[in-house]
Amino acid sequence: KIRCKAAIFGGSKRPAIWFPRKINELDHCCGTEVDYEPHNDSNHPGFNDVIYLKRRQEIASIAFTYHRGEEIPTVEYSEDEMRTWSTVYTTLRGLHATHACKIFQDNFNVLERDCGYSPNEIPQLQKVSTFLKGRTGFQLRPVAGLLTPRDFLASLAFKVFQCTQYIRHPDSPMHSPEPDCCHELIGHVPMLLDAKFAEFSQEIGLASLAASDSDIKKLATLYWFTVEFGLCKEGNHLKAYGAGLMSSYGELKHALSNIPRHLPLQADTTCFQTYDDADYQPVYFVSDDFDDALVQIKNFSQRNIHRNFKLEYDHTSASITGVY
Ligand code: HBI
Ligand code: FE
Repeated sequence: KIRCKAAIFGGSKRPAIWFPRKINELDHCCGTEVDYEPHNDSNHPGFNDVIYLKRRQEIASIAFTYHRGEEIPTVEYSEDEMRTWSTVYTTLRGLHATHACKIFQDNFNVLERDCGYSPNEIPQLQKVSTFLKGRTGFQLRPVAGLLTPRDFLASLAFKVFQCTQYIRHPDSPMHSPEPDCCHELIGHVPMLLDAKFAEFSQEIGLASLAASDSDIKKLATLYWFTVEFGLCKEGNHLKAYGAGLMSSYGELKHALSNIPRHLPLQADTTCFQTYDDADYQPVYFVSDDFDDALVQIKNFSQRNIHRNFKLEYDHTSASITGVY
């Protein structure tokens, strides 16, 4: 695994934890270490489908040679891949109308109006990235699959969202055991167009830099129950905003039904909640709004993440200017 030797921090007593200090150093956090491989999971719908696995790998490997700042290569999707996209898009879009929060729906409409989102074509990452950057400063970069929480969260600190480009298996359009372009583009991108939510995402990322393994686990849990599976209140109604819900028809229905428990988001306790990433969640956490969620993550970070230097982020240069 490539690691930049120039950027090692840490006290003399504790082992140094490497973290990216500049946005370009994210090239060391992308694609070299993935946490999941479909050929190792017999529950993956493409587990035995050699042609699917080969195609998935062909697209995923773009991430291995990509460097920050380059144009993200265009993928020529096949007719079959487009058909999968179309099925997922149309089915989920129908359910979003009743289950998704207003911010999500408004931003999805914006993507359809101004960024070419439609059931007929899989949007190219470069186009979406440029659009997103102009709105909230977030950018996309290609990634080969599910990354380790540390690498994934580090990129959020620099407002970079790591996106898979391959698409789920056609036999299972309503669910994917790993992130795919439907999950990223339909689930994540609409919320990243919201300034408060973008700031919230970046804040989790900043908290993760140089954090201990046990703190990374807590932050990954908070990420899981907010960005992936979060619910919010709209008047008297519960609505969803988490990307894992927006890209899974079955779980979106389940989440808002009376089967699971709904608890208020409390960073200090939510961070200890266990979860199973291969099943529907038995519990979901509800935020009043993103102002509250942002305050919570900031307080959590201040109280829980201890570093032997003061971490600061400079927006202009997209770099960490720690005092240490
Ligand atoms: N990797 N590519 C990718 N996409 C994600 O959404 C993602 C990830 N790695 C970890 C992760 N999400 C989270 O569930 C937390 O562990 C941070
Ligand atoms: Fe995700």
